[in-house]
Amino acid sequence: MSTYAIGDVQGCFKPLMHLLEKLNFNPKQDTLWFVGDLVNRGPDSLNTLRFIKDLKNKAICVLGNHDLHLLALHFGVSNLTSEDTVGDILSAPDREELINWLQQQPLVHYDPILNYTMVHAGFAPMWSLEQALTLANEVSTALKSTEASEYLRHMYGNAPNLWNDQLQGFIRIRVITNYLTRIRFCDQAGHLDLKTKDLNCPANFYPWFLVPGRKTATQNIIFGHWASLQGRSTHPHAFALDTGAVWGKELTAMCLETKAKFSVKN
Ligand SMILES: [Mn+2]
Repeated sequence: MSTYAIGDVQGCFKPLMHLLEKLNFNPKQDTLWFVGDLVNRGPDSLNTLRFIKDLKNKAICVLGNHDLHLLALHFGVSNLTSEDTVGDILSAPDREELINWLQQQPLVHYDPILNYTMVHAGFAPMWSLEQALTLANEVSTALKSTEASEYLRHMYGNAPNLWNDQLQGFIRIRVITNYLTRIRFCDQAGHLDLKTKDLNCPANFYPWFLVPGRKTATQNIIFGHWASLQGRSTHPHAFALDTGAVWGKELTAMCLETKAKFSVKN
């Protein structure tokens, strides 16, 4: 009976199978957590999504920016770019079922018994865990509603770059989504820098998990999204699991009960 959290798969189906072999994963006993970005950029998004969906309650997922992009493509409110590799899903006979399943997945998962929280990218420093769960739920509610396509149409964009309780409508949902699924660097007031992807921290900014005074600092947080961290967060309660499988590096799992890490090369 083990729980393994797995980093960004991004359609790297074969490495995922190798990793599960290495873990001796038994779906009758073990549970998998996925940090999101199940699909896109890698070679086999369709089989990855089908496999994880078919695990039913043995897989717990949170949505990443690439998963949301797939939903936007499905609803016709964004366009496939030359880098997107989710065309196989959009032309699959089970497209509707796969998309419907994806729409039901949360943006934050909290397990009070295991004492871990999972999110794709991270949290705003001024959010408590309770507030983050409430705000993530606002996005999920929009995503499951008849307004899903309107939300996804308004999802893109980096502004405004600061959370404010007074924000309303689709802008509010966009800002919440940007923190949860895209944050890397953030300043102490909570301003997002959504441009820097490497480790060159802009002046007066911090990796989100090191922002002084962050309200979730004592929580155990599992996250992905930031491949250039190479699985190292330098914070004792923040566990970075994106080790760049889709960039030819490694796919990583962490056993939540023991904190042991397992990786396979792609
Ligand atoms: Mn991501």
